[in-house]
Amino acid sequence: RPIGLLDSGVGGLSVAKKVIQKLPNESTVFIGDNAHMPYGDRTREEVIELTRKSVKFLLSKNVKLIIFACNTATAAAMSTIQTEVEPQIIGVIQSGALDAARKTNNKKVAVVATNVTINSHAYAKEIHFRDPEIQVTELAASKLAPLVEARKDHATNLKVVKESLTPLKEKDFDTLVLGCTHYPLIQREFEEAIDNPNVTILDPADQVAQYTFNVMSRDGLFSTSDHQASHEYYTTGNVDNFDKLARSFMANDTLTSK
Ligand code: DGN
Repeated sequence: RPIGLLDSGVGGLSVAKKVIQKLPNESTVFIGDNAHMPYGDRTREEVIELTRKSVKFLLSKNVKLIIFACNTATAAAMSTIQTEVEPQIIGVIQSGALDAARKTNNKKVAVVATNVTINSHAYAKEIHFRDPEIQVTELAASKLAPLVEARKDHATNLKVVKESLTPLKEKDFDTLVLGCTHYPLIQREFEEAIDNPNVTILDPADQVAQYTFNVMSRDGLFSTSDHQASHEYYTTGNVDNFDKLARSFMANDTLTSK
């Protein structure tokens, strides 16, 4: 049985990539809800309803575990939907927060994410759960996920990232959490915009992959060693568009978008 992953669009591929690297023997099914992207400016109820549909689709693929490869869905819908389905759901925020709390030396963390994620304060809560003394600066950036989906050139991406991060200019954080799974796909632009070797730019996906490994080990969910791993990608939106984006991000010849 495969691992299921969902996102509002292509962003979750940044998580899929690291999960596949960590668990090369496992098959995956990915669903991007591009027809309803972006989730970041929707109401909580809308995000729950849309996420529920993607979960239903993944269940029809007989997945053994579901990863919400979307911070917005994790913040708005994970606790509700986990009570409705049997497979365990793994979100991205708990892992990102844990990693940030471990990595910061000056106990100052900045989080950039969508409106829904920032307004839920899920990162601040999870980081304070690990260490109440950490100062968390939260910044909503609604332009950045659609920017990734629009596949612009480097100069345009850099300009928009710089503008979006302006409110962080005078803050002295040493760890910046990429709190939307679209952002690691333009991590280079984040690095250039921050332009500070003392700041760690943190992609929660590394810790998500590790946590997924741990859960599967605990619950005996690994596939047998003779299993041939395969990876399927689905979108509710335009297949050609998704395919182009996915191919450039995954650099994976075995990709089949449906
Ligand atoms: N990739 C999603 C996230 O991590 O929050 C949401 C992007 C969006 O729909 N705006």
